[in-house]
Amino acid sequence: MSTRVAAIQELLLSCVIRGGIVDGWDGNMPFIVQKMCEIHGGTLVQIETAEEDEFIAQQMRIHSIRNTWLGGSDWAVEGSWVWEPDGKILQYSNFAPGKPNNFFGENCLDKEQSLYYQWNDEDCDTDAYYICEKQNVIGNLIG
Ligand SMILES: [Ca+2]
Ligand SMILES: [Ca+2]
Repeated sequence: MSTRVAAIQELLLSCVIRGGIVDGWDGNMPFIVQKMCEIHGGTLVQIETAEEDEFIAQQMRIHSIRNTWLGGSDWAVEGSWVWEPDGKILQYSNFAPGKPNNFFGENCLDKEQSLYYQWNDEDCDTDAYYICEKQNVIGNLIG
């Protein structure tokens, strides 16, 4: 396990936060949860390696999370996926077969149990769990 994944693991022990978001946030769920992550001093999780991806899948299994928001979106340019809020282009991705499909204009990114923990572009007002990571701590470890 890489240092980065170990760091995320440590952080996630306190940072796996369950959704259950109330009605009224329609249209911008990941931005609301992004705000929640900020309050906890982090961002929605950004997955940059297969190892991290598997780690998040593991966390989802452990915590019985069916679907979780990831910090990606293609809001700005359709089909061009970036990690929010920094706007970094995705170097690694793990979309399920046939995804992303922009079905009725999906611009947010999630990871789903029903897709064998692969990724889907999802309607941004869908209820989902979310996982935060703390950039500053992880950033220090990357060196
Ligand atoms: Ca889209
Ligand atoms: Ca989709």
